[in-house]
Amino acid sequence: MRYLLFLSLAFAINLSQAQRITKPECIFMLSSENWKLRQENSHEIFKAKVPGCVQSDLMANKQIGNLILDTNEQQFKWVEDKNWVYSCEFESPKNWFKSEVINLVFEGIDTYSEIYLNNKLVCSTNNMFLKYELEIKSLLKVGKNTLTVKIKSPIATALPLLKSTKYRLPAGNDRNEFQTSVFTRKAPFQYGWDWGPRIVTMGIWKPVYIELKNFSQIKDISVITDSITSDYAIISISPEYTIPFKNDYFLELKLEDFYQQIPLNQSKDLLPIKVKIKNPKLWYPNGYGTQPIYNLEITLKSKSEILDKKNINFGIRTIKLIQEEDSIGSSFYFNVNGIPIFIKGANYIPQDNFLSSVDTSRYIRLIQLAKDANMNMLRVWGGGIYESDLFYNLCDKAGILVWQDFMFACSLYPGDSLFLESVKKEAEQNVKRLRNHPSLALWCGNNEMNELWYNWGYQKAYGYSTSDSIEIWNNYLNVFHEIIPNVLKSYDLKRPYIPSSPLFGWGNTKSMKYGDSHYWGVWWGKEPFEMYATKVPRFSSEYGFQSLPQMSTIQAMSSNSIESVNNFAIQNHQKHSEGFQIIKQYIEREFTYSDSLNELIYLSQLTQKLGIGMAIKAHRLARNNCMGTIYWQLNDCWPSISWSSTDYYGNPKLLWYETKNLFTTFMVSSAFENNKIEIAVVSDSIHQIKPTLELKFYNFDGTIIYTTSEEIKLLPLQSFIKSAPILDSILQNNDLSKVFIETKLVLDGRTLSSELKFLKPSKELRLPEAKIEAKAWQSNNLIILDIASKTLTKDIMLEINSNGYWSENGFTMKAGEKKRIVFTNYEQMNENAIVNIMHLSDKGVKNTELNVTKP
Ligand code: BMA
Repeated sequence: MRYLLFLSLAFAINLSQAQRITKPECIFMLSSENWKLRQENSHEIFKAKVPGCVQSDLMANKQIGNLILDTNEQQFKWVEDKNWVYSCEFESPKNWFKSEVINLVFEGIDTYSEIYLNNKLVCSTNNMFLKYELEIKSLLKVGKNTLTVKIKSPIATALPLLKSTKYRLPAGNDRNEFQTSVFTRKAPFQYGWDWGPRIVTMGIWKPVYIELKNFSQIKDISVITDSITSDYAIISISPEYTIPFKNDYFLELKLEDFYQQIPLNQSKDLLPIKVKIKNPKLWYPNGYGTQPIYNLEITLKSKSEILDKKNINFGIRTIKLIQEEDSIGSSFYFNVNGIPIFIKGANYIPQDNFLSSVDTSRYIRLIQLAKDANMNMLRVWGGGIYESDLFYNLCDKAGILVWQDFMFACSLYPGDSLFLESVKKEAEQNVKRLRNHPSLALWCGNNEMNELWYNWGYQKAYGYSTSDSIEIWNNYLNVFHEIIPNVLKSYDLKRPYIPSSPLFGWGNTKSMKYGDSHYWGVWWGKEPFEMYATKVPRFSSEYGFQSLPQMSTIQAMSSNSIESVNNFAIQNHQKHSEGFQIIKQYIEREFTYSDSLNELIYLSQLTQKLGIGMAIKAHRLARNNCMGTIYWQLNDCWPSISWSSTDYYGNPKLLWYETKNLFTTFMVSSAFENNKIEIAVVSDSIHQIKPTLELKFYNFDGTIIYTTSEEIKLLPLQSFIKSAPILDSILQNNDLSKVFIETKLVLDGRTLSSELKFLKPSKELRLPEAKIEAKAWQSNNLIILDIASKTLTKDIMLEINSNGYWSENGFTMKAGEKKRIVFTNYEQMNENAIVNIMHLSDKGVKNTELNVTKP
């Protein structure tokens, strides 16, 4: 239905008869028609949903079990090996035929299909990332029409390609005997990943509709900010259109108070039209300013007759990726409107294995979570999909820059002409679709393919001959150094492009000096979290640590109750072969390990928060040398044990609450090393401020051993370290397992940033027996929780058997402190809502269950 919003116009005329259709609508959705599905060569017919996929239709028709439960993904894997047939009937009224052009539009087909209209083949498809616009006027009948889409097994279709390739192409995440994924232009993660199931979907995954059009059309428009001065901005508008060879056509441009008519004489593209906008309202990333959106309206006319009309939203801003040689190696940072931006964000993966099931509210919720965590960038990672228009619109509004990978990840791909032709079309279509979004910051060719080639040992392991190696690498160069850059040269020249992320693999010392880096020494390399402080790259585009999601999400993994981590269903939702052991190893370094499921959720989330927090602090402190921190990964595609900071149902883990604190414009943090305290202060503001830096040294019983405060000068875009020498003697005279330090940055009575620092690992602290009092009650879709702590209570985690988020979570309370915390529910409140309060106490993890009082 959302397409109906775009209509407005299009009075179709028949060129020969010059007869006009009076009905202004030109798009007729076929998604709502009665679609049917059957397996090829079977007569059993099921009701189907379009957009959707075979697997979700079979689930809805109870032909297969719910694929996100237990090990069902394995049991029902056979679906991917079969061919399937979708069909629907629709009526086409007589007046449609007065239109000059009638298109059948598939916004996305997953993936290999044959499309038949009234039993005539219209088109074969082979790329999930392409939109297909099919001219069908000659095949369409007045009255009843039958549309049939035969979807072929992606595995069986690609198998001959694999078999005829003389060498094996690596696809380490493809969980199948024959790794066909690289031969098919389809979302790589569906074949299995180290955080997701193998569900190789098939179907019509995006809207399908009939579109009535005039021959004369505005095909596309690009709007670019050329330059900005203090008084005006120059905007370059390039329309692409088709008209017959006549002289009386013109374009009408409206943008704020700018209006222009431009005569067109040929069916050729115009040179860019330059528009000067006085006192432009500039678009800034989140945290640096507002996000004003301008609207450009272009109308194609002949005399006074409107033939086509398009509206484009855009923002005025310049963006550059600065990669310049310097004393360390070479820089990697984004400059927006002349400001060097420190990037704070996360890697984004598709929100669901059933892509069409992600509705508007889930998109809104997730982008809001990113904004609320003070992020200014998401990386749309190359193993997923080019996201929906809605995703980028929301990022435009929220000021979330988008680092956009092309969809190639952790594999090597073929280089035959059909494949390359398909890749080229995919790049052209998606570049043109996305280029007007002010949020779009960077195009990146692929994820970790360059690193794979040089560091992952495949050349030897797969026994490539010299000529194989040359051929494979040439295929790589062809796509990422020729085809994609050439597409960008034609359609999006101004936006930065890098061929691969990262520039160097983390085993190479150059990865800390040049370009962007995926530092996986922590987790994959099992190095301690402390390494984050020394391994600070120029721009950290990936690093991460796993944790378990909340209990209700874990229970959603199985049809039976999950009591322990040894349960087969939870084991199947941990896709990293050593995942649980690695989590355990890191927990043990800081806490006392427990394998009670409840405690493991808590301890793993605390450990993840601790580790990633240490990385963020180190990256921000190194501002100017390091200019970005994007952790792995923002979200999940199913209930999972993964590196995510928010789970499949949108529930933030403790890491999300931590990033919310650490991604603020100003940050204060203290470090304790070699018996010395150092305080780091960071500003991402373009303004100078003079805040007060407060420091308090506490005993666990609440007494303040030492306190100091001073006004400091914080220059714009600055980070520095202050040592606190006076503390040295105090440190020597106190039991470090019973004290902590509080640092605060305060401006005009407002706390800009604060931190509590303990001087020993949690397991070595001599915590008091915690005494907290809490009560919780429901008010509409909120839960209000009042909590008071008589003693120091360290690392409180609030968990609830509902989906939503807390105003605060993962905090420590000082003796005598009181708080009111609010939980916002995404949906209906659970009838029997119970709040689980977990924290550390003298004897380890303590757990209190609290009933929520009904209104
Ligand atoms: C990164 C990603 C993913 C992967 C993650 C965790 O390198 O690019 O391929 O899921 O590591 O292993």
